[in-house]
Amino acid sequence: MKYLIKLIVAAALSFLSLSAQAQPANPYELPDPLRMEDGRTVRNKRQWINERRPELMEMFRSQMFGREPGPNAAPDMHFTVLEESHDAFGGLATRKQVKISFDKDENYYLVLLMYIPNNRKGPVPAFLGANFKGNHATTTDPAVLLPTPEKLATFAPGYKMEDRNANGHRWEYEYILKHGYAVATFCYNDVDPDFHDGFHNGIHQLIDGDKPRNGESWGSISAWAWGLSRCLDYLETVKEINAKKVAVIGHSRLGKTSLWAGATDQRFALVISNDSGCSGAAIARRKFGETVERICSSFPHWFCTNYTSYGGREEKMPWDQHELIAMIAPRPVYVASASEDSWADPVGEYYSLVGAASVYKLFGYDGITDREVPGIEQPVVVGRMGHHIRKGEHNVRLYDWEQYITFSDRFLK
Ligand code: GTR
Repeated sequence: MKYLIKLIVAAALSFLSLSAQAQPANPYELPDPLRMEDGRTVRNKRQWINERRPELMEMFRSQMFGREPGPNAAPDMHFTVLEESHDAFGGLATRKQVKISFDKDENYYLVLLMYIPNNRKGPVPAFLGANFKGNHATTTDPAVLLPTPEKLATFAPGYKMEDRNANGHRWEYEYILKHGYAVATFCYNDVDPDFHDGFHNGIHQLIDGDKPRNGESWGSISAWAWGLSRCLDYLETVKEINAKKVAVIGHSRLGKTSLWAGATDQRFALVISNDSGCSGAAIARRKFGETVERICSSFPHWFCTNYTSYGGREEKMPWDQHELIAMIAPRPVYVASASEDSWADPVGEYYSLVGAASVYKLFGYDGITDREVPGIEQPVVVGRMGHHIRKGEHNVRLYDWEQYITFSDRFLK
């Protein structure tokens, strides 16, 4: 009986994976990441680093995410430890809650929640990622501070004080800590509230004031990525953490953000995109699931306004999303999908790894090159690339963390 059930499950899984592969997508030809705009071929890593990568970064900045300000755009940034305790999760970890203020008067700030394993010999590697609903929503830990009412009032509608642990399943803190990693998170709304108010709130206001915006002005994803980098600035000051071994991670819109953070800030040692979909890891030219047109009309504030012009004409984009992955090279990159998440186009997410492999090769590292999309829950790690399709919905689950830890152990331990 057990065997029969196993067989049925296996057949159902392979059917799902086959139907994922057979889904009709727009026929397309990807731009070659190793071909310069002037037609020359990139032949070595020096040429990639000095010429092609900057050319691509310029495209992504001017046409998609907008131009982020530099790392010193908030010169009055300072850090205040709000709370610290050595007995989080029954003594498993040290918890620190730190206010990262971007201006002298502390009108603009985020609160970073951090857990560091107590069982450690020397500085530990860490995962850093933004969260959706507030730090208190990532855990049952009652000591995690609630957002202040003033802060909550600036968040996108729908955030509640009672949301404690609402997204706890996405943050497997105890599992992560037991595997020897620290973990740090902040609510993305702290940096830029996730609704379109013409950039009058959040970090854009502090840094740009009333400066007129243009087609290349930075959007919210760029702001969230900038916030991740400022958290890394802080982690560099924490002696218990090895800031050279920080993996940046994000889910969905925050997966798009972790990819862009990995591209813009090469201090991130490893990059993880969980279900990042359209404008993240998914190939835009496939036009499968969410499209450029759709995302720009639903979430115009995420991007620079130039991006809108590619809606419905993805084949005219001088880049595609595999080149976002390529800009992470030669650092390890992991792209994960979920079997029921067709809106994010799991197949297109996989193909962006395949499309970036030639750039990893330039650095002497293998990557994923098999055009056959792996089956559900058959993780693949080749060289410095990792991938899996979890069975189930658009989300982050323990299964995802298990793969991320196994992959990170190869590079960060
Ligand atoms: C959806 C959006 C996706 C994805 C997701 C999320 O509504 O269409 O691009 O980012 O939100 O962030 O949960």
